[in-house]
Amino acid sequence: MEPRECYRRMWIIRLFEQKVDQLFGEGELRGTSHLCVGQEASAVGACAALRPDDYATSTHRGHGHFLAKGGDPRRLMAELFGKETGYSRGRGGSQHMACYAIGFLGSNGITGGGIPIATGAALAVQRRGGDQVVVCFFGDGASNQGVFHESLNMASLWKLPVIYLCENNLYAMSTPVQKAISVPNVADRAAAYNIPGVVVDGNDFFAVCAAVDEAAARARRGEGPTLIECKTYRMVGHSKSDRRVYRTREEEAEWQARDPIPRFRDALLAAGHLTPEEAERIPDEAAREIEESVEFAKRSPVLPIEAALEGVYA
Ligand SMILES: Cc1ncc(C[n+]2csc(CCOP(=O)(O)OP(=O)(O)O)c2C)c(N)n1
Ligand SMILES: [Mg+2]
Repeated sequence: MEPRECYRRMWIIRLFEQKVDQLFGEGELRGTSHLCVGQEASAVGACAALRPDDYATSTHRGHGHFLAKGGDPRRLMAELFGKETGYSRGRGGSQHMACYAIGFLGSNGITGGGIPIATGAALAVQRRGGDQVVVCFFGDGASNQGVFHESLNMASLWKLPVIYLCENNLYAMSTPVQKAISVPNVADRAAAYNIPGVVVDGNDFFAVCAAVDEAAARARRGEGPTLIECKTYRMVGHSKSDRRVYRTREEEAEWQARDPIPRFRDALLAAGHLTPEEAERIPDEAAREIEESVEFAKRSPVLPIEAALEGVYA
């Protein structure tokens, strides 16, 4: 993906999430949502290293992964509004949306739920003789689920083309990683499955992209999975109701200074991939696109009540 487009997608994600937060505050959206503000570099950095026909699985914090993979913010917003024009026809909402046309195999409300799905998708690719890869996004908390360990074992044995990408944002809800994980790095767990384990600065677009690029090449060569750990931080609460009493404002300020978007912008400016004018214009255009997505969602017809169970299988 071209650097300017990556910068644009990072802004689309940031502004989408901030708009969702505002809409909840105004009572326009109901339920809950998990925002990925601060984690844009891992989503876009990973997808930038993929081909359009590669796959991704996601989590409860999935808007960024979806938009990074090429999802349309208008149809994502419509999904959150419960409209038929949404990606899951308004029935799935934030945590149950998928779009096979862009290789997005679903956000997932079950912690770790995407991990066996990604592993199965990689098995399907292998059985079909294809050369796509599957990127599996999950959190540090999810790496404590049994299915994580079962999946890595199987993927290693069968050399499946899957990239396990852990977004370690230091907390699983209010639980800090050092109270929940027995090794210093999630990536250290790769050793138990005889696969490469790589730690990268998850707020550095280039570091993430390079690691995924290498893992994808390895997977396409038939050499199997890689576990990549992106050290990052969610700059906002876990979900709507979180008052963030388990962490300090000082810690938040430290991570604010490592905000992935200005870092990426400065690197692009320094390398001449972006002009100062573009650096300003792109976020303005992204903000307009997000406003349009809200208008699109609001304007889309409300589902008739008789249709509410159509396409719902559980
Ligand atoms: C099987 C299961 N157990 C518990 C929950 C409740 N829950 C929702 S998010 C979450 C924490 C997930 O932490 P992590 O994997 O680090 O992702 P993050 O929220 O930090 O992005 C938990 C425990 C759940 N959704 N599913
Ligand atoms: Mg976490």
